[in-house]
Amino acid sequence: MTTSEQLFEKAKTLIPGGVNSPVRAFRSVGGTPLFMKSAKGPYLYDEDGRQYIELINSWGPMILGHAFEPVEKAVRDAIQHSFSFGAPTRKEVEMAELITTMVPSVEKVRMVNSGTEATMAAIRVARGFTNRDKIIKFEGCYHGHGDSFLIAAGSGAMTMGVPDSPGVTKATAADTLTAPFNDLAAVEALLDNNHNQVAAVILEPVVGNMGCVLPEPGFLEGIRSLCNKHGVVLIFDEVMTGFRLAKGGAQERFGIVPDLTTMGKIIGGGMPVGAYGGRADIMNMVSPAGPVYQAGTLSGNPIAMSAGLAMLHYLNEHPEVYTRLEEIGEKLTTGFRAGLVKAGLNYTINHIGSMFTMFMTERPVSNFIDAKTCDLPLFGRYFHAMLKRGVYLAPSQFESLFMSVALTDELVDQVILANEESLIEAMNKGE
Ligand code: KE4
Repeated sequence: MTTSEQLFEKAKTLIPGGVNSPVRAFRSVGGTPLFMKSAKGPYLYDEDGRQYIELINSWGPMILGHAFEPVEKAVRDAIQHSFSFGAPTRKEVEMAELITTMVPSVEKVRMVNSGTEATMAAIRVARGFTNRDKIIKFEGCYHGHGDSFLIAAGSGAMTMGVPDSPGVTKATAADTLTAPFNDLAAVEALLDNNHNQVAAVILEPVVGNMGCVLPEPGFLEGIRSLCNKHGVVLIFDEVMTGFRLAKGGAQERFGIVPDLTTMGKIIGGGMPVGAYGGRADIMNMVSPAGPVYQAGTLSGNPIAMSAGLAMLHYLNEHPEVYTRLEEIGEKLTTGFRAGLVKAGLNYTINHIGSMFTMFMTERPVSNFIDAKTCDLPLFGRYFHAMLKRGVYLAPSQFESLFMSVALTDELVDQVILANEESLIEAMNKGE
């Protein structure tokens, strides 16, 4: 048995499914999850000493590569002064100033400890601000594990949500309406059928969580104007896209101004950090400035702030990072498209900046129904063929890949070659 296999057997006796977050368990691709021991730059190293080229980067945060020295140094310097005070600190003011500078729609911001906390708080504030109960989300978009988001698309004209997980009450689900991504008419119908009842529309402006799915031309603009028309708070969940698709996130790239933005991942530099913020008139509803309660023992703690500040300062001061990320994304997806041609496949690749997904379907993918036409057994064989060639992908078809600037041109070429070989191997094994 490999060390990962041994650790996984023991982990399963102690931790539900042997992991602390479900996607890590390799359930959708099969096999034993790799237990990672260390990482540096573009590489991960597992407990058996094997090296992998990273295309997940902790699901987004490690945009500068693993163990990036300025971030590491900031944490080393910070830990000498204790880890947490539970009192306000200078670094939280610096972080708030930096975020509001980099993302101008964010006039005020509250730090929390995860993306889930950020989205849960954002819809609570929107409900408090509008005095309305319902929210609209999109099928295939993931906003963390808060009850209001674990909702499948219900049936019927109202498209009432139904719980997607035991433990989520029907009452909670009834306040979540769902629509297909990229379907403006469906959103308009929901707003008309629930007049003055919808507090917020929340979406990933570029979806990562059904695989990478881009907004069709006019979709984001349409959502913005519908929210204006109906007095609905528009929440951009930029936990993935924030500070990745541009310094100011997807909202900068697409030129759309949301009312609230949720953030995470990159703003913690790999430490547990989330944040939500936006219009001051809405954020002033948040306790203790206003009546909407939200709190957190370790929110804004000095170690996480040190890591996040070092990463955000670097991104803010080095625009060449974004130029390089665009280059890497372009090179990789061009190579992957060539690989599909060589394998005689006409599968769909959705790509923007340093995010992309190769969907094992010939259908264009612009919503969750399209994404679900993928050949999942084929993806599983492909995933393991890539792993065998030392390339670590997201262990699910329904996830975006994330590049870091640590990926050199030589490594890009290596990944492209691995992709060509893995596609052919996966196809042959399926015959
Ligand atoms: P966390 O609570 O996991 O920090 O953030 C939740 C969240 C919110 N919004 C978006 C757009 C997200 O992508 C996420 C978390 N992303 C997943 C990746 N699909 C994290 C990986 C995991 O669940 O282990």
